[in-house]
Amino acid sequence: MSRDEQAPVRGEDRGCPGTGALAVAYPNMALVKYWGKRDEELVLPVTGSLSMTLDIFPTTTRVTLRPRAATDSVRLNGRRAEAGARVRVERFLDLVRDLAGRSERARVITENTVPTGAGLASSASGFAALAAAASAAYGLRLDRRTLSRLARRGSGSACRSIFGGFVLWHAGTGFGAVGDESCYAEPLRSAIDPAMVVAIVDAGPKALPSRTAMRQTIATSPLYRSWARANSAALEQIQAALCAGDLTEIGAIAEQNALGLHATMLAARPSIRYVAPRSLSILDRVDRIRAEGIPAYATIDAGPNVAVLCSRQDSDRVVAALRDVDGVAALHVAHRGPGVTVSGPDR
Ligand code: 2P0
Repeated sequence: MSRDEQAPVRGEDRGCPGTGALAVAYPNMALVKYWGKRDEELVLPVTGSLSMTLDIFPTTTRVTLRPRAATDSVRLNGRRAEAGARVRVERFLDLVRDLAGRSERARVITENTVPTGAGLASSASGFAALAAAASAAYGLRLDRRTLSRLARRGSGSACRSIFGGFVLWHAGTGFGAVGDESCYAEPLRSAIDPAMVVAIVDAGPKALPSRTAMRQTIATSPLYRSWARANSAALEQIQAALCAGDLTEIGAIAEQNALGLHATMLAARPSIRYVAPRSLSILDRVDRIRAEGIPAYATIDAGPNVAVLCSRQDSDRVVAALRDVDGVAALHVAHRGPGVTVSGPDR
């Protein structure tokens, strides 16, 4: 276990005033994607994945115990959470209570800074922050590897947001306790410090939830097995490229992995089409940026937005080039962001 994995998580109180434990976590963008579970309950993925934690759009979550209350209370961005989100948070708190051997209910207050309508998922930063704040509030002192396994239970990609910079999520092996123990995230050393330009495409109709889409892909896409096999090779290759500091190779692997995933989803029945015509226009522009001599590579998650990996020096030129693409609603430039931090109680 590295020193970073063992380090206690500490943080500053930057919002959600009150008592209890407060955590801040950032979203991550996968360069080699996670898509599909071998165990839904434990959130054990079919393949490993690798991501970069970003330094934009943090989630801040405060968890305070309510010893006299009969229910949990969950507030998201100043409002009572709707039923779906509330149940997901309550189930996650049940896991934490089981681990801590305690039964008090809790108040959860979460602020997401992702701009409304940005179409960026917040479950990774959301469950990373909730795992850190809830475990601290219930008196659990988890090392970061264990915290990543806990966050994974809320949302798979959340395990990667426990750490900053480049992060590898090990798929692990087997099922049950063996699968759970072996399935965790860890930070990777790399001298690479790139930019990620996130192009927000006008969102349009609500996308199919990724959980449902993953099931549908595994069950019906004839391309899924070969994509999953290729993921293992891509994971090896991208780690070598990270060690070598080869941004061009990292970008090429990431772009092939993402487009391969979207091809796999397009082949599902019914077809899962997260990419929109505007996403394709951005991909065309990224090709032209490369033809103009700038190494820039695209990746796409479960939605129409496109993130473009490039060097810090080239990010202004990439932003300028993407600004002209029809249908780009906003552009955000991200860099490597930090892992989760937590403060209080008694931290
Ligand atoms: C990823 N995505 O690796 C992939 C690529 C989206 C596309 O992880 O079911 O919210 O909660 O474990 O983590 C989005 O799915 O799914 C995701 P669950 P999650 O980032």
